[in-house]
Amino acid sequence: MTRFDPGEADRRWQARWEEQRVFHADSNSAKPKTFVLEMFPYPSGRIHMGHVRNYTMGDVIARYRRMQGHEVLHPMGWDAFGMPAENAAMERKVHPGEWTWANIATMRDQLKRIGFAIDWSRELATCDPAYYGHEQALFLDLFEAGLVYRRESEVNWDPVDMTVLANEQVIDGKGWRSGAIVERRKLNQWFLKITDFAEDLLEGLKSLDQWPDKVRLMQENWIGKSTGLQFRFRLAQKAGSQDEVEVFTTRPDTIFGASFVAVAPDHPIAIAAAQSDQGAAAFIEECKAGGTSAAEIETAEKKGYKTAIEAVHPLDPQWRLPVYIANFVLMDYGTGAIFGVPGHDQRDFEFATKYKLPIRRVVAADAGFASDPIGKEAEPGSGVAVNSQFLDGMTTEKAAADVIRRAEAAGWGKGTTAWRLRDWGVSRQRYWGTPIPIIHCDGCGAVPVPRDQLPVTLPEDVSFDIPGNPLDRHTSWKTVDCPSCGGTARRETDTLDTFVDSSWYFIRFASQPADQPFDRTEAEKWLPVAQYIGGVEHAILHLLYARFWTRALQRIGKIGMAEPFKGLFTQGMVTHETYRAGDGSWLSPDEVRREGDDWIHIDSGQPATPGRVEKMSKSKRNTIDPEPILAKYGADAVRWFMLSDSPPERDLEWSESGIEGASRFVQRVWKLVAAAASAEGQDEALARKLARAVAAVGEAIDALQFNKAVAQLYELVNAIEKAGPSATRSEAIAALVRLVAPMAPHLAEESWAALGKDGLVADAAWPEYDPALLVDDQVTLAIQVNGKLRDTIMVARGIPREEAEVLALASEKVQRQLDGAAPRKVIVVPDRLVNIVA
Ligand code: ANZ
Ligand code: ZN
Repeated sequence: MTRFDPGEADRRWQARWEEQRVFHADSNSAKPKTFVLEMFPYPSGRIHMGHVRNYTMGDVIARYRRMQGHEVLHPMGWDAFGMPAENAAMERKVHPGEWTWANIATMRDQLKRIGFAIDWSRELATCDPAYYGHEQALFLDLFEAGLVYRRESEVNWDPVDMTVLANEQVIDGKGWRSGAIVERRKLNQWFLKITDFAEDLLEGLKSLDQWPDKVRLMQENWIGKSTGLQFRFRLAQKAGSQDEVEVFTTRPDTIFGASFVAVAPDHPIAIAAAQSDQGAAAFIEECKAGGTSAAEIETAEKKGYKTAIEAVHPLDPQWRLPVYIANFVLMDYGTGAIFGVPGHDQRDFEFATKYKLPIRRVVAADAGFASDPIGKEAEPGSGVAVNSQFLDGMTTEKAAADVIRRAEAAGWGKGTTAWRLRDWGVSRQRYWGTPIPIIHCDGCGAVPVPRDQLPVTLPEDVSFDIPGNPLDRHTSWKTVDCPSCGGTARRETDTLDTFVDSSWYFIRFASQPADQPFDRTEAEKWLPVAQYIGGVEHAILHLLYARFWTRALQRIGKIGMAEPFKGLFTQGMVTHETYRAGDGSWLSPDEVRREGDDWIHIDSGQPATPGRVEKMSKSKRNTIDPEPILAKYGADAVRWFMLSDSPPERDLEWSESGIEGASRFVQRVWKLVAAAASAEGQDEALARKLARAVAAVGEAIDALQFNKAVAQLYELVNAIEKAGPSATRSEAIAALVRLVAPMAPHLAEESWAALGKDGLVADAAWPEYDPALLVDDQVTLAIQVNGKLRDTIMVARGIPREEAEVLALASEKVQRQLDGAAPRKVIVVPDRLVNIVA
């Protein structure tokens, strides 16, 4: 009997699927529609294992839903604008477009080799004018709806290269190429009014019950709704023309614990102080150094400058507080000014310690602790107010409400809400992005490019020999007639943040007419995306921007929904052991060889040191290129392994033994099929096992527990292998082929044909089962980890020990307990329990 030859079979079936347009998504189909989407890749060069894992998961769902009778949209495209293409241009002297399109060609071929059920007719690339032209039209729609505006905002400025840097080009506060200390500079930039939707974006999270809780929480924190009090301190001395400073606090209950007032370096009071105070001016200058990213500002040392101004406490006119300029106060949050309570806020505590300001307790667990000093750090929690006059004894909540009530009654403040969410700055001073379709005219201001002149395409003849944005120096591209007055005007040379490109690509996938961004009726047939899958690194920005963009389109009547992604799944990473040579440099897995318990660096013959298991990355050199693995084992083994070894939300450690095991499984299925012979008679026990497997595999895929589906299939194959010839056995083999089809589609097609079935297994119906067969013959196995009950599973009475062990190890709860560690021992008490010793 012949072995299954994946190399030849894979290509044959892939060609067949493509010829017959099997995965073409028909928007006019009467079937129920399902849109399955994985986050589209950045065309960095080659497909990596993370892509393979991500797209395999989506593919299983897409194929499974098709077999259930759905019309499935499962598209693929390229998030093709961005910095790496410009870096390649600078380093290798190739045009960013040439580099990007070459990468797309390579990666498309690689993806096709894996046999994904993709409707390639809908492929798109964001760097294609046929895509970004529509994006420009949408930008102008939002502009006309008042959701786009321009204002001054800070950028990272490299004073040596004389160029704006992206956040990722600022390393430890220095320019990545020049090494110069980065400065903050103000430039006019374009913003999208995402803050208009803050409340709605927050509220909408509640409806997303098919999203991971952690992602919803991250979005909630990012939006950051804070309720509190905004109030004014009278100034004892005027600062310029100002005699008040307005602050925002979430803790009005701590108002008697105030030790100082602080304003942001760019606050009008700071600027006024600098007029007459050299020290203040110098301090403000100093604050301008360093990057603009939140992380840079958070981690910088807290510093301040004491001005000559004093603020008067609103509840005690005798009480004066010094006014500082402080680097940790942000101009664009709240009011850009605070009052500091060192006893109950850690930043204020550090600040007060440094500048020897009083640290008072105004909150305690109860009144009995009122005179306890504050220890080594601030106590930010709640309790009851102490040392706070009329507030004493009130809970934190009551005291806060009381202060707000008094402030409102006396007119010195009012209860308000502050949001951490900022408007979205979309201007990038870079070439490789969507040109912002605006023309600047000295007479008319910012004028939209007329619709019939879209797309505004990027000029091809650009050079990256000197730093900066080539669009800025491209005079012939830049100079245009003003669409409004006809006078000489300039094109906007900023391009859009690439997050704009990915904020609506899913709509374009659903509907792609040539003459408009999408057709509403068609798009709504597919949207929202039933299942979106991607990395947790996109949990905040990408998903928030896409949610915003959908809402913005809803507001202007272009689409009838607010939430683009109904289901969201964030998959774990693919990891591998790391290795180092004697000199500490990283070695790749194919530069080392195992000898017993030791590792040897093949070239030098010297010992190598294995290190931690980490996410595959170029910098640690622990990547495994999927291509040779695909060539050696075939697509199905790779897909099978990607699904089998870990729960999908957890990391998957790449191992040679894992892929070999997957490859053996493929051959086992093929062997069953190839040796299948027709026979008579029923096999009651096998029929029950089959029914159980059909039910369980479906449930597992529905719940995105692919490793459980795989474990069930192992069990089913064992059962079929052991069963004698019968009609039931033939039926079981035919069902098995359909059950493995979403995971191992090439093997399944080959098997389906070998069994003499008509048509493609991709088009076959998902097997059904008789629920009556599930009732009997089941036992509950207790699953313990180190003797503690962690899970229970229903299994067939009398299942072999090895199968019980496999099923127990597939339990998500067990995996969580093991946390990546291999079990030391597994004890099975048949039909009763499995105890895993970790
Ligand atoms: C007094 C106070 C006492 C504060 C206390 C906290 C604890 P969230 O929850 O993030 O909204 N703050 C206000 N505006 C600021 C700005 N522009 N830059 C830096 N810090 C600012 O934080 C609100 C708190 O952060 C406010 O409440 C204020 O400090 C500070 F025991 O006021 B608090
Ligand atoms: Zn004009």
